[in-house]
Amino acid sequence: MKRVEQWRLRAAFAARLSRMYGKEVPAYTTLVEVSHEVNEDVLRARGSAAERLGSLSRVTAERHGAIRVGTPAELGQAARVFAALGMRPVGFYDLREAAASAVPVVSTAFRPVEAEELARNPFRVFTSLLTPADPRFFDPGLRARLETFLAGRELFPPELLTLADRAAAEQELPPEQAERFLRLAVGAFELSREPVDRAWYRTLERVSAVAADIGGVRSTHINHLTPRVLDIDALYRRMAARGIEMIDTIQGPPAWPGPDVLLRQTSFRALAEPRAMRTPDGDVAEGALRVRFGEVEARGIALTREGRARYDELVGLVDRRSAQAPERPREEIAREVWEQHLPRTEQELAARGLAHFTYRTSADPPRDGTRPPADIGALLRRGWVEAEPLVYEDFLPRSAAGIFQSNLTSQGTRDNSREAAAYDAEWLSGALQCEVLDPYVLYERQQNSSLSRVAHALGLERT
Ligand code: OOG
Ligand code: NI
Repeated sequence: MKRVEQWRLRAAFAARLSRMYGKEVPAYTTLVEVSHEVNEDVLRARGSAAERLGSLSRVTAERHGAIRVGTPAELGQAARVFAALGMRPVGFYDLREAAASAVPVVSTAFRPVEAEELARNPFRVFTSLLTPADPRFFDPGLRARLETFLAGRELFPPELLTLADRAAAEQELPPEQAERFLRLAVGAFELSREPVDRAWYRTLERVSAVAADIGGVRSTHINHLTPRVLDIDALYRRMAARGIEMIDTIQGPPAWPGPDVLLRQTSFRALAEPRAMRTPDGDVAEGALRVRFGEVEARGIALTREGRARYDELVGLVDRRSAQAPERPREEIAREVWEQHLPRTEQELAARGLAHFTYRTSADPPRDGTRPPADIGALLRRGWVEAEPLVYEDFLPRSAAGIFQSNLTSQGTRDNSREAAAYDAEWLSGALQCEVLDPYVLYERQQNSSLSRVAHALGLERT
């Protein structure tokens, strides 16, 4: 029988995880159904333009998951499982600073990085690591208890890790081992039935509900699984019409007449799920925890560093104007600000270097005897080249923090009089023993290689 290639393992893993999560959280299935309806409608209404940022088959299968782990060693093991699926750590997100509530984690996202791999299946997992060494959240006594608890648990069975290493090294697995790997991998992210130590869970919850979800139990679990939708405003309305309580807002850029950029996300509120609880006298009682939710997202064009700086400035501007006019909906203010400060067309975004594209020579170049200009804006305007947008494959820290926060039942505590512990991308690379990749470098690489091909074909020296 044929060996199973890495991308097929990734696609199968995403599909099985989706089946498992649908059983655990039935509202997720509704979300997926409504996403499919919306995508079909958008395709019908907009035709092939609907597929400008990914084919319908890619978008329909597309998911991101989120998991949370407690120690660098656990993170390293998660990285091995994802490496088996052709997914590498990309980007560093510090959520400790991004939220008003206490979210003591730093994060990265595991995802495929090559264009062909993304087109085959773009499955990604937003992965957060608890920060017990940050004294703003944990005092030395609690930190020590937490670290001892975490050191005593096993999230990933050794057999899974051995199979994962083999899949990563050989970039495929024989069919029986592929089956075993998938079964163990999905199992590692199921919600455990093991009773939760109630007193310990509550102790951590006083610091942060996220800390309790990570360090209060002896396993990890998929926290949400997010389908991609082509019109998130339509999806939001339809979910609400079905009686599912959504969070108040869509995070990220506003709805506006220009091109979709970066990432817009929204979610339904975390649901109470029955969980067995061990009480201090050793009894097991029925309890409930509210940690898992359903999220949905719409993806737009990746911005360049410059474009992102502009985006961040606009977010700041929207914040200030909203503070001055609290009676006006934030969305409305945001749309106004965007219309004033961002170009309305893909071509202008490209010409001003604000967003990433791949370029190719036009099938119908000018035939008036002129030489192609050297400048990308002029090449586009005069019809020498065409631009294909690069879809944003990553996350936004403020939206991530917003999603975390809107699903927390308590604020938790953060003692800002203490100095933050230093966790950064370099520290995370060290913990993972592999480089956390810079998303901008990945987009730039794709864009630049297409530009070199164009320059060569048109006989231009690139400067
Ligand atoms: C992760 C929240 C962030 C996103 O899409 O921004 C996230 C979590 O809840 O663990 O998934
Ligand atoms: Ni998410």
